[in-house]
Amino acid sequence: MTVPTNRFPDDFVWGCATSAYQIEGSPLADGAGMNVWHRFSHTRGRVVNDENGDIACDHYRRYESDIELMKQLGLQAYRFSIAWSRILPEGTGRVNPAGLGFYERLVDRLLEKGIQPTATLFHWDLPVALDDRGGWLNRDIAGWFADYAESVFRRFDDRIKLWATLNEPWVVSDNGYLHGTAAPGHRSLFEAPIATHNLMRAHGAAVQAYRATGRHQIGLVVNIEPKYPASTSSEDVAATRRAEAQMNRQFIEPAMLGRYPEELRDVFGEAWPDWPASDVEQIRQPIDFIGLNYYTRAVVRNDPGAWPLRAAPVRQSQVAHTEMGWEVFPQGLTDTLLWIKDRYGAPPIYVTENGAAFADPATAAGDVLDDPRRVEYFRTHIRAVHDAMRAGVDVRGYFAWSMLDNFEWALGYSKRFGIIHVDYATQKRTPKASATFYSGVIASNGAVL
Ligand code: NCW
Ligand code: CA
Repeated sequence: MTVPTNRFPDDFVWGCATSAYQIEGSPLADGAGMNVWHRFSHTRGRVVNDENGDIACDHYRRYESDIELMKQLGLQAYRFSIAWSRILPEGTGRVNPAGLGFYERLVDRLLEKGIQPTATLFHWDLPVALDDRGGWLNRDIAGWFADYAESVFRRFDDRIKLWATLNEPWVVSDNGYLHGTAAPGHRSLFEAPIATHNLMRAHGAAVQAYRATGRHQIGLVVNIEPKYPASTSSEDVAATRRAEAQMNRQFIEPAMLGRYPEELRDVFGEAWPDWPASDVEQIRQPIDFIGLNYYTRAVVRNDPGAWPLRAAPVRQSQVAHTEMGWEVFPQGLTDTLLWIKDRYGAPPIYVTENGAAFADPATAAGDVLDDPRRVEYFRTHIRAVHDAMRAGVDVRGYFAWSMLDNFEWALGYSKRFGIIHVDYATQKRTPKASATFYSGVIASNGAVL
């Protein structure tokens, strides 16, 4: 494949990404069951300002006008997630037709507008009925997830041609079960490895179900944050390896190579079990693509006090950071794409998320909000994708995170990732300059970068 010097291949796919709990609102509407982020955010002290997704962007009710906005931007694809608890209110068993109905209307409207729907089956909103049965700690969840996946595949595979099983399983295991900063809010060295393993078993089981019932493409979405040692000391280099194994290889490695990184034993100690070989075999199912979520890098030093990694990030001075405190480092995206190619057998890759939270100015110039730092972030990162493609990486598409400002999990509404501003008091949408910029990128296939 030759990639033109000044633009992207004609069949490259440009889109935006969102997730169900972060934008939909109406989490209990039309017979939906409760999900763990609803319960977590309604527990005092868990989310900044005790905010929650009860309304969010009200996309559940405004999806038609939101799709109209997507159309105006010229989006070719839209990556959303399906809320498990809308489809199966108890997590297993009874299917809720009204839940399927919402995604059916969404998908059909996208197709009518010429926008390719791509769906993620799990973006962190586990049904509470399943959490009450142990959630990701219960071995049975692999089968529960595969059954849920199968009912969705059967209904939508004729119209959805690109599927993802899990979004960022690292966040679920690490924030949800190790550190307790995400739902379900557990803090346990022993639980996190079990959650990891069952997430990956569920991924494998869903891919198997897809091969039996689906006819298109399915993959896994991972967040990768390349790790660079703060010094050449052996301590810093070893700490970097631990951090890199724990965040970047804990999930992709079993999926692609059928083994967990050895460093996880060093990170988790006796809490990291020897998993049955048959489990790991089941996790390694051939997949059609890797979805990469890339935001930043980390420079890492040894830190004996940092539990449990014994590694800590070193903040870089004199360089730009986003509102998340994340360093702006586009080279890391090129490096990561090349790393996936070299380490995991050159799979097709979609950049399933990339973007930046910045505080927007209070006033609008005209009817577009000026967000020059976000424009610059997209410009440099999309160039970084192009650089990797010129170096031979098979990147098939790029999804900006996010279409709309939305509920940023434990950080509530305080962080704005959207290329479209949302006024939460009125639900008014206002495009930012980054939306106009991204439209131009799409229309010119990258020639305006
Ligand atoms: S990892 C992460 N993000 C953002 C989120 O909006 C999206 O759903 C994810 O796929 C953007 O991309 C990913 N956010 C995690 C932030 C963790 C904040 C922890 C706060 C602790 C108090
Ligand atoms: Ca295209």
